[in-house]
Amino acid sequence: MRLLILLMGVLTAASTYADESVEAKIARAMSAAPDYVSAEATIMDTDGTLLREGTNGWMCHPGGAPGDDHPMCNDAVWTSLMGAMGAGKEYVGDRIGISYMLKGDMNVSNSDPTATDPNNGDVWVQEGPHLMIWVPREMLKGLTDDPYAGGPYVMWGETPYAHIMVPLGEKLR
Ligand SMILES: [Cu+2]
Repeated sequence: MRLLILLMGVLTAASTYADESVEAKIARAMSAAPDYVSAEATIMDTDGTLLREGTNGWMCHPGGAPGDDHPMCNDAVWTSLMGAMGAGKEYVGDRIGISYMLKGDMNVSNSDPTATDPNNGDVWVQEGPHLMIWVPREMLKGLTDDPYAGGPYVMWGETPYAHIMVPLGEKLR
C-alpha cells in the first residue's frame, strides 16, 4: 500500500486511468469491501477528487495512489492515517482502525512505505485479498513481520504506520 501521494491533490502527470469513467472508478472503489460497507461509502479518487458523497463513515478509493488500481475502503482511523502519511506526518492514534482491500494490493516493501525498488534488499510482498488493521504499537507485540510465515503479519513495523496485515486469500505474486 504505497499511498504517500493519496489525498495530497498534487497530481501532475496523467495517470493510466485518467480516461476512466467516474462510474468505473466508483465501481472499482466499492469492490474493495463487501456491499454492506461500500454501498453507502464516500468515494474519493486517488488525486483527492470527491466522486461520491457517502453516509456511513467509510471512505473507498479506486486505488492506493494515482495510477494504481488496487481499491481500498477505509474507516475514519485509516482515513486519518493515510492523510498523515500523505503529509509526511507521524500518525498517533488511540483506537483500532480497519481497512478492506479485498482485491489485493500492489507489490510493496514490508518494511519501508517509501521504497520503490523491489530489489533494494527488503522483503517485498504483493498481498491478495486482505484486511489491514491499525492498532496502538504495544498491541503488535508477538506478531511476526514475515509476510510468508503464514497468517497475519506486521507491515512497516518500524514506522508510525505499522499495521497488521490479515490475508484472506492467496498472494497475487
Ligand atoms: Cu493493503
